[in-house]
Amino acid sequence: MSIKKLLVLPGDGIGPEVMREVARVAAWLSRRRDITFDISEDLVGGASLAEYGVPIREEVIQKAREADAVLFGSVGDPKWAHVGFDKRPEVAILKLRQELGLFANLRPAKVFDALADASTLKPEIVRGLDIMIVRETVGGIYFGEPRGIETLRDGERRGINTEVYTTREIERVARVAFDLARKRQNSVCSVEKCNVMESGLLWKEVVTDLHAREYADVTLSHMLADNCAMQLVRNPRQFDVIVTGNLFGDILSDLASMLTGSLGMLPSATLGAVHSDGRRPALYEPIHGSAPDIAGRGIANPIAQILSFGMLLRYSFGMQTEADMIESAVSAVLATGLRTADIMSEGMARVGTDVMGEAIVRELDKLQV
Ligand code: NAD
Ligand code: IPM
Ligand code: K
Ligand code: MN
Repeated sequence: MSIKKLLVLPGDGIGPEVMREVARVAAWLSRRRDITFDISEDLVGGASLAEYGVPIREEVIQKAREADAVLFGSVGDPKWAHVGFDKRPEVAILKLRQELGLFANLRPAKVFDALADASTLKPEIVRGLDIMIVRETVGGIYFGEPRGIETLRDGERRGINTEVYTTREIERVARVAFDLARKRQNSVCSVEKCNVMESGLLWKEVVTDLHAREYADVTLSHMLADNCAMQLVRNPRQFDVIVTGNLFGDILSDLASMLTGSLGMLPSATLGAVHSDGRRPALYEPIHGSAPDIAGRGIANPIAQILSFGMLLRYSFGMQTEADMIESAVSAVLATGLRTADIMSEGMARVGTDVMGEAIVRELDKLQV
């Protein structure tokens, strides 16, 4: 039996609400499968600001480094809108990505059969959709220097952010995308705006060179980011793997989530480089945020958080069977017609966060042979 060290960071808003449903799933796995989780939990985001005056403590970053994997919820709370930039709740996730070198954020947009008609797009456009967005997460305009707000001599102010990508940063994330494509439909679409940005031009060059050198067997295409947003709505099934920078990846993945029915459905894995001892830092989280507009009402969809835990089992713990079971259980529950408010449609049964979590565990029970 293996014991895995798991750091759980629920965060703010609906973060703790949906994390409670993961706890149910983890408890079920410990009971029924040969797995023991050594779970440690801590505060991040607004919850940490309230308790410790910082969005994340150094101690928590150290715990994240030592864990076999990190399961993250969501951070952000309008209550802290007035604090300085370095003290916002969101710093927690940005810092974890940076400090652990988590550069490749895998955001799979997959349509469950039962939800083909939950999308705001026509079912025939999204049915069977399975795309993987690989978003770079430690570079680009999120972290480029110079940055800040300056006051000019005449009193006018200006806000500055800088898009920067180095060849090494581009190459390592492209490598992740090509490797993933080889296990999927063998096709990568690289997305930038090389028509207006030098960083985009370099991005395209580096991806093209790497492809020619090492991945000529994979089909590679290039697309401008604005066109990509349009193509994702026009004909999303043309894509297999999309690889793109930090900001475009953030926006395109929220867009892609609606193809699957809801932002509450999309999980993610953020991976770092494999260390010399074979360990690979990794953090798992839904792509959605703390959803202050619905927090505290017990109606959030826990599926993105539960599927993120499934990705954790698959990518960090090598538990393919258990990861498959979680996906099957989610699929089965959706087939029975249970729906949280965000994926509700006519004729279906509307349930809250906890009933959805319980139903997923019940389906796991049925799958267990
Ligand atoms: P959001 O993702 O929190 O919510 C956007 C919309 O989607 C809201 O209407 C919300 O109710 C809905 N939604 C999101 N998750 C849902 C779920 N599981 N079930 C049902 N509905 C769901 O984005 P926002 O409102 O722009 O941001 C709120 C806060 O979250 C901000 O502080 C933002 O910075 C933060 N945020 C954090 C993360 C993260 O922790 N990685 C990600 C995105 C946003
Ligand atoms: C995400 C979020 C974060 C991002 C914010 C909260 C810093 O939107 O994880 O998608 O922009 O990366
Ligand atoms: K999140
Ligand atoms: Mn986002």
